[in-house]
Amino acid sequence: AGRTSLQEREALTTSPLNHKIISFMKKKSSNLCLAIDYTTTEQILQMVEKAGPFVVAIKVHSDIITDFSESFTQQLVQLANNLEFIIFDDRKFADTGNTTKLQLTGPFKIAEWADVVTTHAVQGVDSIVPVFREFINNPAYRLSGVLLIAQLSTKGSLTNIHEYTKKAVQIADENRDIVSGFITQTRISEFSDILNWTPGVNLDAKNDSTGQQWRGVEQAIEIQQNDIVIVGRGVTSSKEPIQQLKRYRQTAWESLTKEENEKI
Ligand code: UP6
Repeated sequence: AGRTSLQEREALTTSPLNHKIISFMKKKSSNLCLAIDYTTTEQILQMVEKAGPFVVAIKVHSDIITDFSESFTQQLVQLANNLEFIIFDDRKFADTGNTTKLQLTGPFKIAEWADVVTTHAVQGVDSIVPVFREFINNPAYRLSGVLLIAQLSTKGSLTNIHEYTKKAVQIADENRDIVSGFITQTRISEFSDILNWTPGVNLDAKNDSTGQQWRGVEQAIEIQQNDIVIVGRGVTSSKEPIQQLKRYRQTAWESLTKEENEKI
């Protein structure tokens, strides 16, 4: 199934998180998420301040930050509220439901400051859905949706094994109140209200030395029909990160809106 227009999807989606994301997309003319894989809070916050206006989401890995603190997450939340982006912790949960709960509340208190987190599907629906639903439906937590990992970008990924992605999609399709999106390489759900976020994007390189596979923006958005581009080192390892960020933003937005403009 192809993509429908943002307007249509905004009307269709029941997820408050997706409503927020789509409104940011339209307001900022951006379908870009920046993956900031820096390891100190100072580096991250400096980048967030500069990048925030151009993106709809900032993705971090809380468990790689060497000086992680509550003051960091408070500052991040403040920046997200002011600059209007979603805070995304790419925790990739994959354990029993009970352990996932402990990880969401543990030392990093992820559910308190992240708008959205990633989860694998490998542990099965009963270890995912009720656990996240409890947090998402509780207003004491900021967490308001999950992204289900349906396909990984890495070479030889086992998500390519027959039926895996299909089963993951089924979990999402049947629980659209909490699963607001996929992490995927190519558009996979019939339901156009679920946003397809895609990592493995780089305009200047094809791979790193540890299994990452990159492709360009047009491939990811026009051919593979994803919605949101997740870019990391293409921006963060560059000498001129904000210049690069603007380049990715423009290319990704043009790719997404091309079809809509052609229809008009
Ligand atoms: N990521 C992938 N591929 C996946 C899922 N997640 O690359 O299938 C994450 C990585 C990293 C970011 O953990 O934070 O997206 C990609 O960054 P890069 O562009 O620098 O490789």
